[in-house]
Amino acid sequence: MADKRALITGITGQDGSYLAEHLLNLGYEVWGLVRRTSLDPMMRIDGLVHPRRRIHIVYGNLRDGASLRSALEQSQPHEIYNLAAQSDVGISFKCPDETMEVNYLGVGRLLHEAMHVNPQVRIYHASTSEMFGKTPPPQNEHSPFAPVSPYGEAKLLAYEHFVKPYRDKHGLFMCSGILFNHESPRRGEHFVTRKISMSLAKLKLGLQDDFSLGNLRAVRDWGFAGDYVKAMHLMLQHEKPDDYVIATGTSHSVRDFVETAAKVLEMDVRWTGAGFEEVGLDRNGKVIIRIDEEFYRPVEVQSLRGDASKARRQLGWSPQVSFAGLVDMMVKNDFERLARRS
Ligand code: NAP
Ligand code: F7E
Repeated sequence: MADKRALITGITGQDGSYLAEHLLNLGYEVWGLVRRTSLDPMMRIDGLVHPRRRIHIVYGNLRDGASLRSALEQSQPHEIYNLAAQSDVGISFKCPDETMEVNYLGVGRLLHEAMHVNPQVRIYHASTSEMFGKTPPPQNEHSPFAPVSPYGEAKLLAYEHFVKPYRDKHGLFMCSGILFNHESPRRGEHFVTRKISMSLAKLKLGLQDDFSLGNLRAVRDWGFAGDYVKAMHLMLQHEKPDDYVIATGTSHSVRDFVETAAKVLEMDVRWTGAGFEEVGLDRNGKVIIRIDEEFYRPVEVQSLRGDASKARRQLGWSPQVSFAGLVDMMVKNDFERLARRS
Protein backbone atom coordinates (compact mmCIF):
# COMPACT_ATOMS: atom_id res chain seq x y z
CA MET A 1 0.00 0.00 0.00
CA ALA A 2 1.28 3.49 -0.89
CA ASP A 3 2.46 5.73 1.98
CA LYS A 4 0.46 8.68 0.74
CA ARG A 5 -3.08 8.96 -0.53
CA ALA A 6 -4.30 11.94 -2.54
CA LEU A 7 -7.86 12.86 -3.49
CA ILE A 8 -8.19 14.99 -6.63
CA THR A 9 -11.44 16.78 -7.37
CA GLY A 10 -11.73 17.67 -11.07
CA ILE A 11 -9.64 14.64 -12.07
CA THR A 12 -11.37 14.43 -15.47
CA GLY A 13 -10.15 17.94 -16.37
CA GLN A 14 -6.87 19.05 -17.94
CA ASP A 15 -4.96 19.62 -14.68
CA GLY A 16 -6.50 16.59 -12.96
CA SER A 17 -5.09 14.26 -15.61
CA TYR A 18 -1.54 15.68 -15.40
CA LEU A 19 -1.62 15.79 -11.61
CA ALA A 20 -2.86 12.19 -11.38
CA GLU A 21 0.05 11.07 -13.59
CA HIS A 22 2.55 13.06 -11.56
CA LEU A 23 1.34 11.71 -8.21
CA LEU A 24 1.21 8.12 -9.50
CA ASN A 25 4.81 8.50 -10.67
CA LEU A 26 5.72 9.68 -7.17
CA GLY A 27 4.17 6.51 -5.71
CA TYR A 28 0.90 8.00 -4.41
CA GLU A 29 -2.37 6.13 -4.18
CA VAL A 30 -4.62 8.40 -6.23
CA TRP A 31 -8.34 8.85 -5.72
CA GLY A 32 -10.44 10.93 -8.08
CA LEU A 33 -13.79 12.58 -7.34
CA VAL A 34 -16.03 12.44 -10.40
CA ARG A 35 -19.57 13.54 -11.15
CA ARG A 36 -22.01 11.02 -12.50
CA THR A 37 -22.57 11.58 -16.21
CA SER A 38 -24.06 9.56 -19.04
CA LEU A 39 -20.51 8.60 -20.09
CA ASP A 40 -18.41 6.32 -17.89
CA PRO A 41 -15.85 8.72 -16.33
CA MET A 42 -13.09 6.11 -16.75
CA MET A 43 -13.48 6.57 -20.52
CA ARG A 44 -12.34 10.16 -20.04
CA ILE A 45 -9.39 9.22 -17.84
CA ASP A 46 -8.19 6.00 -19.53
CA GLY A 47 -5.24 6.47 -21.82
CA LEU A 48 -4.15 9.60 -20.00
CA VAL A 49 -2.51 7.74 -17.15
CA HIS A 50 -0.37 4.63 -16.96
CA PRO A 51 -2.81 1.81 -17.73
CA ARG A 52 -1.49 -0.58 -15.09
CA ARG A 53 -1.72 1.95 -12.30
CA ARG A 54 -5.20 2.37 -11.00
CA ILE A 55 -7.02 5.51 -10.08
CA HIS A 56 -9.65 4.90 -7.42
CA ILE A 57 -12.90 6.60 -8.36
CA VAL A 58 -15.36 8.05 -5.86
CA TYR A 59 -18.54 9.73 -6.98
CA GLY A 60 -19.37 13.18 -5.69
CA ASN A 61 -20.23 16.74 -6.58
CA LEU A 62 -19.09 20.06 -5.15
CA ARG A 63 -22.77 21.01 -5.04
CA ASP A 64 -23.49 18.23 -2.54
CA GLY A 65 -21.89 18.20 0.92
CA ALA A 66 -23.03 14.66 1.81
CA SER A 67 -21.36 13.26 -1.30
CA LEU A 68 -18.12 15.03 -0.36
CA ARG A 69 -18.24 13.65 3.20
CA SER A 70 -18.69 10.14 1.91
CA ALA A 71 -15.89 10.55 -0.69
CA LEU A 72 -13.51 11.77 2.04
CA GLU A 73 -14.46 8.94 4.40
CA GLN A 74 -13.91 6.37 1.67
CA SER A 75 -10.59 7.75 0.38
CA GLN A 76 -9.07 8.96 3.71
CA PRO A 77 -6.61 11.25 1.88
CA HIS A 78 -3.44 12.79 3.32
CA GLU A 79 -3.62 15.44 0.59
CA ILE A 80 -6.61 16.94 -1.24
CA TYR A 81 -6.23 18.81 -4.52
CA ASN A 82 -9.38 20.84 -5.18
CA LEU A 83 -9.35 21.40 -8.95
CA ALA A 84 -13.08 20.99 -9.64
CA ALA A 85 -14.69 24.13 -11.01
CA GLN A 86 -16.83 25.70 -13.66
CA SER A 87 -13.59 26.92 -15.22
CA ASP A 88 -14.78 28.77 -18.33
CA VAL A 89 -14.65 32.55 -17.83
CA GLY A 90 -16.89 33.30 -20.84
CA ILE A 91 -19.53 30.82 -19.65
CA SER A 92 -19.46 32.35 -16.16
CA PHE A 93 -21.20 35.46 -17.59
CA LYS A 94 -23.97 33.20 -18.95
CA CYS A 95 -24.21 30.88 -15.92
CA PRO A 96 -23.26 32.99 -12.88
CA ASP A 97 -25.35 30.93 -10.41
CA GLU A 98 -23.71 27.62 -11.38
CA THR A 99 -20.32 29.33 -11.22
CA MET A 100 -20.98 30.68 -7.70
CA GLU A 101 -22.44 27.37 -6.52
CA VAL A 102 -19.40 25.33 -7.53
CA ASN A 103 -16.47 27.76 -7.44
CA TYR A 104 -17.46 29.56 -4.23
CA LEU A 105 -19.97 27.61 -2.13
CA GLY A 106 -18.58 24.25 -3.26
CA VAL A 107 -15.21 25.14 -1.75
CA GLY A 108 -16.90 25.88 1.61
CA ARG A 109 -18.66 22.50 1.51
CA LEU A 110 -15.41 20.66 0.79
CA LEU A 111 -13.42 22.42 3.52
CA HIS A 112 -16.19 21.94 6.09
CA GLU A 113 -16.27 18.18 5.41
CA ALA A 114 -12.46 17.89 5.22
CA MET A 115 -12.07 19.60 8.61
CA HIS A 116 -14.58 17.15 10.08
CA VAL A 117 -13.03 13.99 8.58
CA ASN A 118 -9.35 14.86 9.17
CA PRO A 119 -8.19 18.29 10.41
CA GLN A 120 -4.57 17.25 9.67
CA VAL A 121 -5.19 16.87 5.92
CA ARG A 122 -3.22 19.14 3.56
CA ILE A 123 -5.29 20.92 0.91
CA TYR A 124 -4.36 22.59 -2.35
CA HIS A 125 -7.00 24.95 -3.72
CA ALA A 126 -7.05 26.16 -7.33
CA SER A 127 -7.20 29.95 -7.22
CA THR A 128 -6.55 31.89 -10.41
CA SER A 129 -4.90 34.93 -12.02
CA GLU A 130 -8.41 35.93 -13.10
CA MET A 131 -8.78 37.24 -9.51
CA PHE A 132 -6.35 40.08 -10.41
CA GLY A 133 -8.73 41.30 -13.11
CA LYS A 134 -8.08 45.01 -13.67
CA THR A 135 -4.79 45.12 -11.71
CA PRO A 136 -2.01 45.84 -14.22
CA PRO A 137 0.91 43.40 -14.74
CA PRO A 138 3.21 42.10 -13.40
CA GLN A 139 1.01 40.51 -10.72
CA ASN A 140 2.39 38.77 -7.63
CA GLU A 141 1.10 37.63 -4.21
CA HIS A 142 0.90 41.27 -3.01
CA SER A 143 -1.01 42.66 -6.01
CA PRO A 144 -4.60 43.73 -5.26
CA PHE A 145 -7.43 41.53 -6.45
CA ALA A 146 -9.93 43.24 -8.77
CA PRO A 147 -11.94 40.57 -10.62
CA VAL A 148 -14.23 41.52 -13.49
CA SER A 149 -15.99 38.21 -14.25
CA PRO A 150 -18.39 36.04 -12.21
CA TYR A 151 -15.67 33.36 -12.45
CA GLY A 152 -13.03 35.65 -10.91
CA GLU A 153 -15.52 36.93 -8.29
CA ALA A 154 -16.46 33.39 -7.23
CA LYS A 155 -12.82 32.31 -6.93
CA LEU A 156 -12.01 35.43 -4.88
CA LEU A 157 -14.98 34.87 -2.56
CA ALA A 158 -13.83 31.27 -2.04
CA TYR A 159 -10.34 32.51 -1.18
CA GLU A 160 -11.46 35.26 1.22
CA HIS A 161 -14.37 33.49 2.91
CA PHE A 162 -13.08 29.91 3.07
CA VAL A 163 -9.42 29.38 2.16
CA LYS A 164 -7.93 32.13 4.34
CA PRO A 165 -10.23 31.67 7.40
CA TYR A 166 -9.82 27.87 7.41
CA ARG A 167 -6.04 28.37 7.32
CA ASP A 168 -5.66 31.38 9.63
CA LYS A 169 -8.44 30.73 12.17
CA HIS A 170 -9.00 26.96 12.07
CA GLY A 171 -5.38 25.90 11.43
CA LEU A 172 -6.11 23.82 8.32
CA PHE A 173 -3.06 23.30 6.06
CA MET A 174 -4.49 25.19 3.07
CA CYS A 175 -2.50 26.40 0.06
CA SER A 176 -3.89 28.63 -2.64
CA GLY A 177 -2.20 28.39 -6.04
CA ILE A 178 -2.73 31.58 -8.03
CA LEU A 179 -2.09 29.96 -11.36
CA PHE A 180 -1.88 31.91 -14.59
CA ASN A 181 -3.20 30.37 -17.82
CA HIS A 182 -1.73 26.94 -18.47
CA GLU A 183 -2.41 24.90 -21.55
CA SER A 184 -1.61 21.55 -23.17
CA PRO A 185 -2.82 19.14 -25.84
CA ARG A 186 -5.43 18.10 -23.24
CA ARG A 187 -6.85 21.62 -22.86
CA GLY A 188 -10.64 21.95 -23.30
CA GLU A 189 -11.44 22.78 -26.93
CA HIS A 190 -13.33 26.01 -26.13
CA PHE A 191 -10.30 27.73 -24.55
CA VAL A 192 -8.59 30.02 -27.03
CA THR A 193 -5.22 28.23 -27.34
CA ARG A 194 -6.72 24.82 -28.10
CA LYS A 195 -9.35 26.39 -30.35
CA ILE A 196 -6.53 27.94 -32.40
CA SER A 197 -4.34 24.80 -32.51
CA MET A 198 -7.30 22.61 -33.55
CA SER A 199 -8.68 25.06 -36.10
CA LEU A 200 -5.34 25.68 -37.82
CA ALA A 201 -4.63 21.93 -37.94
CA LYS A 202 -8.05 21.38 -39.55
CA LEU A 203 -7.43 24.21 -42.05
CA LYS A 204 -4.06 22.70 -42.99
CA LEU A 205 -5.68 19.29 -43.57
CA GLY A 206 -8.54 20.79 -45.60
CA LEU A 207 -11.09 19.77 -42.95
CA GLN A 208 -12.29 23.33 -42.30
CA ASP A 209 -12.46 26.57 -44.32
CA ASP A 210 -12.20 29.25 -41.63
CA PHE A 211 -12.83 29.96 -37.95
CA SER A 212 -13.78 32.89 -35.73
CA LEU A 213 -12.14 34.47 -32.70
CA GLY A 214 -12.94 37.32 -30.30
CA ASN A 215 -10.48 39.81 -28.77
CA LEU A 216 -7.10 39.35 -30.50
CA ARG A 217 -5.48 42.02 -28.29
CA ALA A 218 -6.00 40.17 -25.00
CA VAL A 219 -2.63 39.34 -23.43
CA ARG A 220 -2.00 36.24 -21.30
CA ASP A 221 0.90 34.55 -19.55
CA TRP A 222 0.62 31.05 -21.03
CA GLY A 223 2.52 28.11 -19.52
CA PHE A 224 2.42 24.30 -19.80
CA ALA A 225 -0.06 22.46 -17.52
CA GLY A 226 2.42 19.59 -16.97
CA ASP A 227 4.84 22.06 -15.34
CA TYR A 228 2.14 23.72 -13.23
CA VAL A 229 0.78 20.58 -11.53
CA LYS A 230 4.27 19.99 -10.11
CA ALA A 231 3.98 23.32 -8.28
CA MET A 232 0.67 22.18 -6.72
CA HIS A 233 2.40 19.14 -5.23
CA LEU A 234 5.42 21.16 -4.05
CA MET A 235 3.15 23.59 -2.17
CA LEU A 236 1.74 20.76 -0.05
CA GLN A 237 5.26 19.48 0.80
CA HIS A 238 6.36 22.88 2.12
CA GLU A 239 6.72 23.41 5.89
CA LYS A 240 3.92 25.97 6.07
CA PRO A 241 0.78 26.60 4.05
CA ASP A 242 0.82 29.71 1.89
CA ASP A 243 -0.30 31.38 -1.36
CA TYR A 244 1.84 31.20 -4.49
CA VAL A 245 1.70 32.79 -7.93
CA ILE A 246 2.60 30.26 -10.63
CA ALA A 247 3.43 31.79 -14.01
CA THR A 248 6.13 32.00 -16.68
CA GLY A 249 6.72 35.78 -16.41
CA THR A 250 6.31 36.23 -20.16
CA SER A 251 3.15 37.25 -21.96
CA HIS A 252 1.75 37.22 -25.48
CA SER A 253 -1.40 38.36 -27.23
CA VAL A 254 -4.00 36.08 -28.78
CA ARG A 255 -2.77 37.43 -32.14
CA ASP A 256 0.81 36.30 -31.26
CA PHE A 257 -0.53 32.85 -30.45
CA VAL A 258 -2.25 32.60 -33.85
CA GLU A 259 0.85 33.72 -35.73
CA THR A 260 3.21 31.40 -33.81
CA ALA A 261 0.83 28.46 -34.29
CA ALA A 262 0.46 29.15 -38.02
CA LYS A 263 4.27 29.12 -38.44
CA VAL A 264 4.45 25.62 -36.91
CA LEU A 265 2.29 24.43 -39.82
CA GLU A 266 4.19 26.56 -42.34
CA MET A 267 1.11 28.68 -42.90
CA ASP A 268 1.11 32.48 -43.16
CA VAL A 269 -1.51 34.74 -41.66
CA ARG A 270 -1.81 38.31 -42.93
CA TRP A 271 -4.22 40.66 -41.15
CA THR A 272 -6.35 43.30 -42.84
CA GLY A 273 -9.24 45.51 -41.72
CA ALA A 274 -10.05 46.70 -38.20
CA GLY A 275 -12.38 45.92 -35.29
CA PHE A 276 -15.13 43.40 -36.11
CA GLU A 277 -14.21 43.80 -39.81
CA GLU A 278 -10.64 42.54 -39.32
CA VAL A 279 -9.83 39.23 -41.02
CA GLY A 280 -6.84 36.91 -41.28
CA LEU A 281 -5.84 35.89 -44.81
CA ASP A 282 -3.75 32.94 -45.95
CA ARG A 283 -0.96 33.35 -48.51
CA ASN A 284 -3.51 33.08 -51.37
CA GLY A 285 -5.58 35.94 -49.92
CA LYS A 286 -8.37 33.61 -48.73
CA VAL A 287 -10.10 34.56 -45.46
CA ILE A 288 -9.27 31.94 -42.83
CA ILE A 289 -9.95 33.92 -39.61
CA ARG A 290 -12.89 36.19 -38.83
CA ILE A 291 -13.74 38.24 -35.76
CA ASP A 292 -17.05 37.44 -34.10
CA GLU A 293 -18.58 39.59 -31.35
CA GLU A 294 -19.95 36.40 -29.77
CA PHE A 295 -16.45 35.52 -28.55
CA TYR A 296 -15.93 38.88 -26.85
CA ARG A 297 -16.71 39.04 -23.11
CA PRO A 298 -18.96 41.68 -21.55
CA VAL A 299 -15.90 42.76 -19.51
CA GLU A 300 -12.37 41.65 -20.37
CA VAL A 301 -9.19 41.10 -18.37
CA GLN A 302 -6.88 42.81 -20.83
CA SER A 303 -3.42 41.80 -19.65
CA LEU A 304 -1.93 39.22 -17.30
CA ARG A 305 1.74 38.46 -16.58
CA GLY A 306 2.75 36.75 -13.35
CA ASP A 307 5.80 37.11 -11.17
CA ALA A 308 6.49 33.65 -9.72
CA SER A 309 9.69 34.56 -7.88
CA LYS A 310 8.27 33.48 -4.49
CA ALA A 311 7.56 29.97 -5.84
CA ARG A 312 11.04 29.85 -7.38
CA ARG A 313 12.65 30.90 -4.10
CA GLN A 314 10.61 28.88 -1.61
CA LEU A 315 9.56 25.82 -3.62
CA GLY A 316 12.40 25.59 -6.16
CA TRP A 317 9.76 25.62 -8.92
CA SER A 318 10.33 27.03 -12.39
CA PRO A 319 8.58 26.41 -15.71
CA GLN A 320 10.38 24.14 -18.18
CA VAL A 321 8.35 24.68 -21.36
CA SER A 322 8.62 28.02 -23.21
CA PHE A 323 5.79 29.77 -25.07
CA ALA A 324 7.19 28.59 -28.44
CA GLY A 325 7.59 25.05 -27.06
CA LEU A 326 4.01 25.03 -25.80
CA VAL A 327 2.53 26.24 -29.09
CA ASP A 328 4.63 23.73 -31.03
CA MET A 329 3.50 20.88 -28.76
CA MET A 330 -0.20 21.77 -29.03
CA VAL A 331 -0.29 22.37 -32.79
CA LYS A 332 1.73 19.26 -33.70
CA ASN A 333 -0.39 17.11 -31.40
CA ASP A 334 -3.65 18.27 -33.00
CA PHE A 335 -2.25 18.05 -36.52
CA GLU A 336 -0.89 14.52 -36.07
CA ARG A 337 -4.06 13.24 -34.35
CA LEU A 338 -6.36 14.70 -37.01
CA ALA A 339 -4.10 13.53 -39.86
CA ARG A 340 -4.29 9.94 -38.54
CA ARG A 341 -8.10 10.15 -38.54
CA SER A 342 -8.56 11.76 -41.94
P1 NAP B 1 -11.17 21.85 -16.52
O1 NAP B 1 -10.38 21.10 -17.54
O2 NAP B 1 -12.34 22.66 -16.95
O3 NAP B 1 -11.67 20.79 -15.43
C1 NAP B 1 -12.64 21.12 -14.47
C2 NAP B 1 -12.98 19.88 -13.67
O4 NAP B 1 -13.95 20.22 -12.68
C3 NAP B 1 -13.58 18.73 -14.51
O5 NAP B 1 -13.04 17.51 -14.04
C4 NAP B 1 -15.07 18.82 -14.15
O6 NAP B 1 -15.73 17.58 -14.25
C5 NAP B 1 -14.97 19.22 -12.68
N1 NAP B 1 -16.22 19.78 -12.16
C6 NAP B 1 -16.94 20.82 -12.65
N2 NAP B 1 -18.01 21.04 -11.87
C7 NAP B 1 -17.99 20.12 -10.88
C8 NAP B 1 -18.84 19.83 -9.76
N3 NAP B 1 -19.97 20.51 -9.55
N4 NAP B 1 -18.48 18.81 -8.95
C9 NAP B 1 -17.38 18.08 -9.17
N5 NAP B 1 -16.54 18.29 -10.22
C10 NAP B 1 -16.85 19.31 -11.05
O7 NAP B 1 -10.22 22.82 -15.67
P2 NAP B 1 -8.62 22.84 -15.56
O8 NAP B 1 -8.07 23.70 -16.63
O9 NAP B 1 -8.12 21.45 -15.35
O10 NAP B 1 -8.44 23.70 -14.22
C11 NAP B 1 -8.38 23.07 -12.94
C12 NAP B 1 -8.69 24.10 -11.86
O11 NAP B 1 -7.73 25.16 -11.93
C13 NAP B 1 -10.04 24.77 -11.95
O12 NAP B 1 -10.49 25.01 -10.65
C14 NAP B 1 -9.77 26.09 -12.66
O13 NAP B 1 -10.75 27.04 -12.31
C15 NAP B 1 -8.40 26.41 -12.10
N6 NAP B 1 -7.50 27.20 -12.94
C16 NAP B 1 -7.21 26.80 -14.21
C17 NAP B 1 -6.30 27.53 -14.96
C18 NAP B 1 -5.91 27.11 -16.35
O14 NAP B 1 -5.32 27.94 -17.08
N7 NAP B 1 -6.16 25.88 -16.75
C19 NAP B 1 -5.70 28.68 -14.42
C20 NAP B 1 -6.02 29.05 -13.11
C21 NAP B 1 -6.91 28.29 -12.37
P3 NAP B 1 -16.50 17.10 -15.60
O15 NAP B 1 -15.45 16.39 -16.43
O16 NAP B 1 -17.56 16.20 -15.09
O17 NAP B 1 -17.03 18.34 -16.29
O1 F7E C 1 -9.36 33.11 -23.01
C1 F7E C 1 -9.57 35.76 -25.55
C2 F7E C 1 -10.46 35.87 -24.32
O2 F7E C 1 -10.97 31.28 -22.57
C3 F7E C 1 -8.09 33.74 -23.09
C4 F7E C 1 -9.26 29.45 -17.66
O3 F7E C 1 -8.46 28.30 -17.53
O4 F7E C 1 -7.37 30.94 -17.61
C5 F7E C 1 -8.49 30.54 -18.38
O5 F7E C 1 -9.36 31.64 -18.59
C6 F7E C 1 -8.23 35.09 -23.77
C7 F7E C 1 -9.39 35.95 -23.23
O6 F7E C 1 -8.96 31.64 -21.04
C8 F7E C 1 -11.41 33.92 -28.06
O7 F7E C 1 -11.30 37.02 -24.41
C9 F7E C 1 -10.22 35.74 -27.98
O8 F7E C 1 -8.94 37.26 -23.11
O9 F7E C 1 -8.61 30.69 -23.26
P1 F7E C 1 -9.52 31.60 -22.52
P2 F7E C 1 -9.21 32.64 -19.83
O10 F7E C 1 -10.49 33.36 -19.94
O11 F7E C 1 -7.99 33.48 -19.67
C10 F7E C 1 -7.69 31.47 -16.31
C11 F7E C 1 -6.41 31.84 -15.61
C12 F7E C 1 -8.56 30.56 -15.53
O12 F7E C 1 -8.50 30.50 -14.30
C13 F7E C 1 -9.69 29.91 -16.27
O13 F7E C 1 -10.19 28.78 -15.57
O14 F7E C 1 -8.54 34.86 -25.15
N1 F7E C 1 -10.24 35.19 -26.73
N2 F7E C 1 -10.94 34.97 -28.81
C14 F7E C 1 -10.96 34.07 -26.75
N3 F7E C 1 -11.25 33.18 -25.78
C15 F7E C 1 -11.99 32.10 -26.13
N4 F7E C 1 -12.28 31.17 -25.18
N5 F7E C 1 -12.48 31.94 -27.42
C16 F7E C 1 -12.21 32.81 -28.41
O15 F7E C 1 -12.64 32.64 -29.55
